[in-house]
Amino acid sequence: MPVIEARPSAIEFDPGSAALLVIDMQRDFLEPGGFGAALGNDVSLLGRVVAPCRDALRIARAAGIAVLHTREGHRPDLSDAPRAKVHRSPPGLRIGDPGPMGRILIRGEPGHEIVPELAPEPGEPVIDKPGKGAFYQTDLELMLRNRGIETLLVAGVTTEVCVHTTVREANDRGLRCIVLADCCGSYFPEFHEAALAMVAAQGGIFGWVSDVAALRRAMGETGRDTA
Ligand code: TIU
Repeated sequence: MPVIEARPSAIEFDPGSAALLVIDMQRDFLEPGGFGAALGNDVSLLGRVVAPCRDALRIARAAGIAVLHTREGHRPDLSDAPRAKVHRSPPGLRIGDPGPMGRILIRGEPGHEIVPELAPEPGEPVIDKPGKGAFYQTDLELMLRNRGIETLLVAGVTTEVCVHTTVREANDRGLRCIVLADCCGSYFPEFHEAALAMVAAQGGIFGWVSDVAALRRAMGETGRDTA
């Protein structure tokens, strides 16, 4: 079985019972005028994550590792959007308000789509979630159990918000989480680092931290990706 170098220790995993979970790589978080920007963030910080995520997707697909994607967003009538969440942005920049990529964080709008470089391939499930955690009010757990998934390779944004919440949820459900550090990003570099440190601390209290180069080596590939 492949072994991937990671913190706090290398870990063995079976590609047949592993899945790459790509979290919320949506235009709403990565491009100007979306939800991330509406919250006051510098969205340009997240662009560097796209190329490593593309590498991870290519490696996983080639290795037969299942791939799943998530998107954070709400129904057009906002019936699944907590008022407390909607009211946290200033009027005019709230969930459901019109923006350059359509209504902010609303399913079906251009801003809600995954960035084209990381577009899901046919057969790869896309889980629409109303919250930060990918297990909350979704059928992700059922899908993973039906596929016999035991290990999650985790990528996406943002490290300390949706990635961390999802890793915590997954860890409590008995899944082994390997967070790919360079495939995750934050509007706050210091939070990114702290969030990764929290995962691997205490002997791996929430999981393991690795990167896309280690994944490539674990899958027996050599050389560098050019994506
Ligand atoms: N604001 C922020 O850092 N993140 C989110 O609102 N959602 C995700 O992390 N996907």
